Amino acid sequence: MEQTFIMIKPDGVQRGLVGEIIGRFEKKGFTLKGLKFITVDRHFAEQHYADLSAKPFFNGLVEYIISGPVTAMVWEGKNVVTTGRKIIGATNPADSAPGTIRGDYAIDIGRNVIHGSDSVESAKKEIALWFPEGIAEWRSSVHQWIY
Ligand code: RTP
Repeated sequence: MEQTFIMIKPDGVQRGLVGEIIGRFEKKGFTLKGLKFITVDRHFAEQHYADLSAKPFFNGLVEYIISGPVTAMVWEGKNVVTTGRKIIGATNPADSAPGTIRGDYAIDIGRNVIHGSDSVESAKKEIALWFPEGIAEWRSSVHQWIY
């Protein structure tokens, strides 16, 4: 079954959106397979965003991610990468539809509350980076009512 890496960024944590965001993924029918509340250091944040290192906003982005604890998660389910990105909304909250997380809870691209893997391949890389110890082996008992 497909998995994705979802991170509630420091602004989402500080603003008390953790429960709301987890609830949206749970209510959709996805399964929470990994959950960790941590503050990462600069080197780690740079590794996570390595693909964006040439961007002018890279340093600001790294400062933002290391500014407080984040909630790192692995979610599992059919098409969870693509559907997860739809639940999250467009990168720039100005373009995110109402009903999406960013559309409902964010205004500025530099404080857009949440990250979600953009492909199955990046999800695999990000899960390996954030959960090197592995994740829980369990299958939700509601599966038969969702699929
Ligand atoms: P994410 O990785 O956080 O899910 O975001 P994304 O795929 O939707 O967007 P991406 O282009 O990968 O950018 C990663 C994060 O960088 C910040 N950003 N700032 N100031 C700017 O113009 C700008 N552009 C991007 C955002 O926090 C974005 O989520």
